[in-house]
Amino acid sequence: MSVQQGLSPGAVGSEMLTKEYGDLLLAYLAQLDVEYVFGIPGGAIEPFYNALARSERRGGPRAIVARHETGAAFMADGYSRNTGKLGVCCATTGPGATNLITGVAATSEYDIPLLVITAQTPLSSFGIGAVQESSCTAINTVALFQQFCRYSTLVSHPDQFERKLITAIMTAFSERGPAHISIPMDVMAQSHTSGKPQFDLPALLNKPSLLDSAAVAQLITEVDQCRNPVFLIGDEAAEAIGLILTVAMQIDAQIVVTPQGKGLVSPYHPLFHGVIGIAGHRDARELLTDSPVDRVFVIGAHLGQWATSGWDLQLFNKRIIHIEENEANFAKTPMASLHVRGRLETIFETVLSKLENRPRAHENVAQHNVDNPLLNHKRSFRLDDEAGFISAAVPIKPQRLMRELPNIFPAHTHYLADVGNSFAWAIHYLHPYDRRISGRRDARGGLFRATLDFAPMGWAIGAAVGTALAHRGEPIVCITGDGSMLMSGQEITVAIEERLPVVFVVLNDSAYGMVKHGQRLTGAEPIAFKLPKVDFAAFAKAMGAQAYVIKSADDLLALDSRAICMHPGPTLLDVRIDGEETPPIGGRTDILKSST
Ligand SMILES: Cc1ncc(C[n+]2csc(CCOP(=O)(O)OP(=O)(O)O)c2C)c(N)n1
Repeated sequence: MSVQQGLSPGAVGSEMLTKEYGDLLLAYLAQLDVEYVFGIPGGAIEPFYNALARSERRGGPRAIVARHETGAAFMADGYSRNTGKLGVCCATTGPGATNLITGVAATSEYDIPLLVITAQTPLSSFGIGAVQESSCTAINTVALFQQFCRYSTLVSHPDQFERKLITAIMTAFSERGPAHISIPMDVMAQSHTSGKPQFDLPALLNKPSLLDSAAVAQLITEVDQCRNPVFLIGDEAAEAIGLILTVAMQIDAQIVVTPQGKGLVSPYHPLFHGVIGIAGHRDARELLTDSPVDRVFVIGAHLGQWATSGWDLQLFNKRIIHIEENEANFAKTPMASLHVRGRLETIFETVLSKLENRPRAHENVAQHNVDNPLLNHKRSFRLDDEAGFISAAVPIKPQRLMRELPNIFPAHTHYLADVGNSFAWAIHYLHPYDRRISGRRDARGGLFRATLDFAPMGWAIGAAVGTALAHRGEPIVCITGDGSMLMSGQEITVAIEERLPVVFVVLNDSAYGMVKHGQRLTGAEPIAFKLPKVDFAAFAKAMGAQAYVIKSADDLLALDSRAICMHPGPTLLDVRIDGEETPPIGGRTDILKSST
C-alpha cells in the first residue's frame, strides 16, 4: 500500500499543504539517514510531533516514544554508537527537558554525536511565568544544557532556525558530543515556504582524511624498528579495527584493550592478553609493565580513570606512542614519545602499505581461527577466579553466569553491561565467541558496550533498545542489576512495542551490589544498600514480556535460546545470583579509599 493510499483524502490535502519548521528539521535528519527520534511528547513539543507524524507517513524519520526522557537519551546513545549516525532525542519544555539531563550528560563523556531538541513555551509567554516556562527568566534550559553540551542555543526567530540547526548538527559531529537547540512552540509551528533544506548536510559533514604525514613517517619507522610491541586499543579505534588487527598480526604485536575497547577484539584472538584497568586482567597489566616490551602503541583510547586504574604511572611511560583522531585524548599521555594525529583508517592503511612485503607473523593462526571458530577457544590470559567461572554452585555465581551467556547466545550477539557490578563482572568474565580476527569489518560492530566514566545506572536498558533498533533482528543481551531495573525497567515496554528481541539479564541480588561490596572493601558503614526482594520475571510478564527465573547454571543451559532470539519482543532472565561473591572492583575501591 502506498503512503498516500493509507491516508484519508483530507489528510492527503493537508499533507501537501503543511510545511513547517519541524518538517524542515526532519528533512535534514532524513538527509543523514537518521531513522528515529527518541523522546516523549507534551504540550509545547506537539508541533514537532505533528511533523514527526507527517514524516512517518512519508517513510522518513519516526518517533520512538520512551517512558522517561533519560531513557530516550540512552536509546539515542545506543543507536548512535551502533550506526555511527546522529543520535536524536527530544523532550517538551520544563520537566521533560530536565528529565533528559542525565542521559544527555552520559553522551558528553563518550563523544557521541547527539542532537537534543527541547521545546519552549511560545516566545510571547517568556518572562511571565507560563506553565512549564523554561526561558532565561525561568529554569533556563539553554543555560542548563550549556554546562555539558558542545552547543546550546535558543531559536528565538524562524530566520535563525536553519543555520542554528546546521551548526548544532555539525558541532555534534566535529566536537563529538551533544548539541542542544531549544525551540519555542510558535517558532516550530511556523510555516516554512518549502520545507526543503538549503544545505547539503552529508557533503558538509564529509570527513576529510587528514593526517600528520611527518608524524606518520615517524610512526612507520617505529613500527619497523620495534622488537616487542604491544597494541593498547580503545573504543575509538572501532572505525579502523580491522586494519589495526591486520597490522598487529603483521608485526606480531601483543594486544590489550581498555574496558570500552573490549568488544572490538575477540577474547580468543591469538595475540590478545585481556583488558586493562579496573576489573581487568592481571596478564594485561603485566604485559604493559613487562620490561622487554619496547613500544606500546595506544590507539583510539579514551584513557579515563577506570581504564587506567586511576592513571597508574607504572603503566604509562615513554614507551608509549599515542595514535588518535580525537586529539583531546592526548591530554592523558604527556609521557608519550610520539603523538600521531589523524584519521585512524588512513593512518593504518598507510602503515599497512609500508608493511606489505613483510611475512605475516600470524597468517596460519588467523586462518585456523576463522575456519574453526569454535574449536580453538584458548584464552591467553588468566581470570582472577577460575573456580567461580566453572562453579556449579546454587545460587549461580555471577562469574559462571558470564561464562555461560556466550555459550547460549549466538557468536554475533551484542552485549551491554550496566553500571554496578554488572560491568565489573562482564569486563572480567564475559568472553563472547567473536569470530573476527582481522581484515575489513563493520566499523561499528563492537560486541561489548559499557559506559564507565559518567556511569549512570540504567544506561544499558535504554541503550539496549537503541542498539536493537540499530541492529534489527540481531541478538542483543543487556546485563543489568536489580537497582537499575527498578530505576529504568519501564523502558522494556518500548522493546515490547517495537518487537525488539532484547534479552534483559537481571543480576538479582536484592541489593545495590556495587555499593554493598564497595562499603565492605573500603571498611565504610554497611548502610543503604538493601533492596526489596522483587520477582522481576513477574514484573516483566506484567508488562507483556516473556520471562524466566534462573537459579542455577542448569536453568540457564536449559533455556531455548534460539526461540528467545527469534521471539518478536524482549525476554527477561531474572537471575537469582549469589550476591556474596565479591566483584572485581578492588581497583575502584582503592581509589575511593585514597580520596578520603
Ligand atoms: C543514576 C545513578 N545513581 C546512583 C549511582 C551510584 N551507584 C553506582 S552502582 C550502584 C548500585 C547498582 O545496583 P544494581 O543496579 O542493583 O547493580 P549491582 O551493583 O547490584 O549489580 C549505585 C547506587 C549511579 N552510578 N548512577
